[in-house]
Amino acid sequence: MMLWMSHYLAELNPHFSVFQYLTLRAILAALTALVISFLVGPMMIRKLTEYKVGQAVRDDGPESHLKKAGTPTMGGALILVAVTLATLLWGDLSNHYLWVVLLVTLGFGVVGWIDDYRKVVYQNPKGLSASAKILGQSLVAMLAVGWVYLYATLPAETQLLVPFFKEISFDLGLLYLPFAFLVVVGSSNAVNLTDGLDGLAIMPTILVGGALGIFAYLSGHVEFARYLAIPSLPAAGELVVFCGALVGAGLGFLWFNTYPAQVFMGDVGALALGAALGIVAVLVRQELVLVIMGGIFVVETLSVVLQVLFYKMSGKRLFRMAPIHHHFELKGWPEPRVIVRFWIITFILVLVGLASLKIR
Ligand code: 57M
Repeated sequence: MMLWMSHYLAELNPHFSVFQYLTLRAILAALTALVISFLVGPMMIRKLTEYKVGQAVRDDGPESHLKKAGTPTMGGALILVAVTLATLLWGDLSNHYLWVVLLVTLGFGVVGWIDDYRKVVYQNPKGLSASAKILGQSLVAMLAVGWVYLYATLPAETQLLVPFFKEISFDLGLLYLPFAFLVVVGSSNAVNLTDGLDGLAIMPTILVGGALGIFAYLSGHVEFARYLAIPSLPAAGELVVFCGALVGAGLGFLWFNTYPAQVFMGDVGALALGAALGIVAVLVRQELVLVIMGGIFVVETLSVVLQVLFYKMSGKRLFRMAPIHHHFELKGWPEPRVIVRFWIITFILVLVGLASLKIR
C-alpha cells in the first residue's frame, strides 16, 4: 500500500520515492512486524491468560514439561497478524506471489487455529482429527500450487534446481503440482513437530525465512540472477518483503517465547510458518536448498518416522523419545542447551544453503 502511496507522494516530494526500493521496504516490513509484536505481545499474553487459553501438557512426555501446563498458547496468531499487516503495508500488492504466500500462510493458520481452539477452549485433547487437519492443509496447498502453475509464464517457474550443480535442472511439468504440494504440506508438519521446546521452532524459521528472502531478492534481480546463474524470476523479488515481515514477527514472538516461554505459538503458528517456508521455497525454486537449510525440521520429522518404524519392527525404541529434541532432554541435556545447539546447527545449515549460490 505504501508503494502505491509513494508514487503519488513522490510527485509532491521526490524523497518519497525512496519507498519504492525493495530492500528498504523489506527492512521496513521487518521493523513494522517487530513493533506490532512488541506492542501487542504483552496484551495478548494477558488476554490468553485471562481467558485461560493455556497449554494442556501430556503426561507421557518428559517430566520437565509438566510445569509448562497452562502456558498461554495460540500466540502464533500474533505472528500471522504482524506478518500480514507488514506485508500489506510494504509489499507491491499487484504481485500475485505475495497473495499466494499470504493465502498459504493464513490458510494453514486457520487449520491450526481450529485445532488449537478445540484442544484448548473445548478441552478436547485430540483437537482437529488428523484426517480433517490433513484435508484442510491439502485444500490450501492444492489451491496455491495450482494457482502458481496456471499463472506460470517462465519455464524456470516449474524447473527443479539442484543446489551446487548449475548444469542440472529438471523441468517438472505436471509433476510440479504434487512435488510443490508435498513441499508445502511437509514443511508445515515438520515445523509443527519441531515446535516442542521454547523457541526451538521460531529461531530456525527466522534463519531459514531470512535466507529464503536473500534467494528471493537475488532471483528477482536480473543482473544478480545472471551473475549467479540462477533462474531470473522477476515476480519472486517481492517475496523479500514477506520474508522480512516473517523475520521481524518471528523475532518479536521469540522475545516472549524464549526460555522459559511466556507463550507458545500453537498449531496456528507452527503449521502456518512451516507452510510459509515451503511455499516461498517453491516460488523461488529452492526446494532442495530448503531441505538443507531446514535440516533441523527434516531430522525432527525423520526421528519420528524412524522411531515408529523401528518400534513396529522390533518393539524397541530407537530414540529415548521422538521427536529428537525429547531424546536429548531425556539424555539429561537442559532444555536451553538443546534449543541453542539446534539453533547453531540451523545457522550452519543456512550458511551451507547460501553457499550454494556461489559453489555451483
Ligand atoms: C506438535 N506439540 C508439542 C504448543 C506448540 C506422532 C507424534 C510424533 C506427534 C507428536 C505431537 O503430538 N506433535 C504435536 C508438538 C506441544 O507444543 C504445543 O503444540 C504446538 C505446536 N504444534 O506451539 O502449543 C508441547 O511442546 C512443548 N513446547 C514447549 N515450548 C514451546 O515453545 O515446551 C511447545 C512449544 C507443549 C510443551 O510441552 O505442551 C508436543 O510435544 O506435543 N507427539 C509428540 O511429539 C510426542 N512424542 C511421542 O509420542 N513420541 C512417540 C512416538 C509417537 C514417536 C515415541 O517417542 O515413541 C511428545 N510430545 C508430548 N508428549 N507432548 C512426547 C510425549
